[in-house]
Amino acid sequence: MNSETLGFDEWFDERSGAMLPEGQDAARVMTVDRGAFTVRSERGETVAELSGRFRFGADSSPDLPCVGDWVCVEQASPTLAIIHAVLPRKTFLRRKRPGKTVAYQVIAANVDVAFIVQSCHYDFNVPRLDRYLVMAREGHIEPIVLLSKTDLVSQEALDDLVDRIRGAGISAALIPISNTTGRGLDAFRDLLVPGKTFCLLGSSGVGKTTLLNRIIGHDAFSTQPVSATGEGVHTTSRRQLHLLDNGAMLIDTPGMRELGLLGTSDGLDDSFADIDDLSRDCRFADCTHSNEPGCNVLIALSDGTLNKARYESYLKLRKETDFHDLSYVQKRKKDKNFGRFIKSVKKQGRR
Ligand SMILES: Nc1nc2c(ncn2[C@@H]2O[C@H](COP(=O)(O)OP(=O)(O)OP(=O)(O)O)[C@@H](O)[C@H]2O)c(=O)[nH]1
Ligand SMILES: [Mg+2]
Ligand SMILES: [Zn+2]
Repeated sequence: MNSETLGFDEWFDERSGAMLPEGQDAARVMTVDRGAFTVRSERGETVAELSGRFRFGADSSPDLPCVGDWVCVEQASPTLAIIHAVLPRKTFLRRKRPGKTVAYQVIAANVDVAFIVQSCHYDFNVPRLDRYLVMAREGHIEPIVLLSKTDLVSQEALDDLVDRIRGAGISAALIPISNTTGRGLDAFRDLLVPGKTFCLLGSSGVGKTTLLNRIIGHDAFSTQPVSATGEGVHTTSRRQLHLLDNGAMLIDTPGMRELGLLGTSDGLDDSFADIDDLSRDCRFADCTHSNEPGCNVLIALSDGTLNKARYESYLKLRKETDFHDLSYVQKRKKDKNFGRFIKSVKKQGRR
């Protein structure tokens, strides 16, 4: 297994040269389990740990290796590698950590395609689907929607769900699947090409791990029945990159209950109508009200019309919502081809 087949392409090659001293190799992080790592390189797979310097130098969790990362390792013994640094991430999936401060948790790195799994049954929720799509887009990852558990709904109900997704302007590829009947699994499998990294993302209980087991061909990983309310039970906790027989790589993730604050800039404007009003007189249309000349918000701040604490909470909230900036959605709404597109998709959904 050479590193190229693990996804180490020119992009990483160009960026790793200066970062890899004599005696270190690039290796891919295969599993992360509460601070314990395994990495894989041309030499094979070994347990790995962070160098002391790295551990103390990293001041926040996004700096630490996550599954899918390429890291610089030194082989301390045949069974132990020491991780000295993380190579730049080509793509990433991250979410805001629950809490007041803006901190991110990186869920997986260097993923080419994220399969966003949503169940036809209890879990179906278009705004949530949109949040996952934004998350993928933020991390430069191509999203594909898997509408799971189609065995639990009628064909008409499924058509209706597809219409609702398309009606919301979501244009990502979509595959209806069922682990139970096997529907869509061939189409899914066809997408898993060698050398690329894929990720399963979605609420707890939608069938991600079951799907992985179906693809691997046996029950390698445990799943759990959903509770009577239809709420999934968290089963998958450790993060692992699975190297499939054909050379494709697939990451299963635990369901994420909280995707972080969903802040549309519209909502922000609503709660800060006063600042919104002031900003109409800023010199620049795209004024960020932080340091621009002719900023009417800053003028109001300096002459006391605008309260400093209020201004600060505005900045703070804006910083949090920037991550979930919905320009993707907004752009789609403006898309001229949108109407035509919906029509063609509705036709497809009925087929
Ligand atoms: N009816 C039906 N049930 C399914 C299907 N796929 C999975 N399930 C069931 O749904 C439950 C949850 O499946 P999991 O694969 O553990 O779900 P998960 O998305 O991995 O959940 P987390 O690991 O908690 O994020 C299990 O009881 C599965 O047997 C399906 O296609 N149809
Ligand atoms: Mg799971
Ligand atoms: Zn301004």
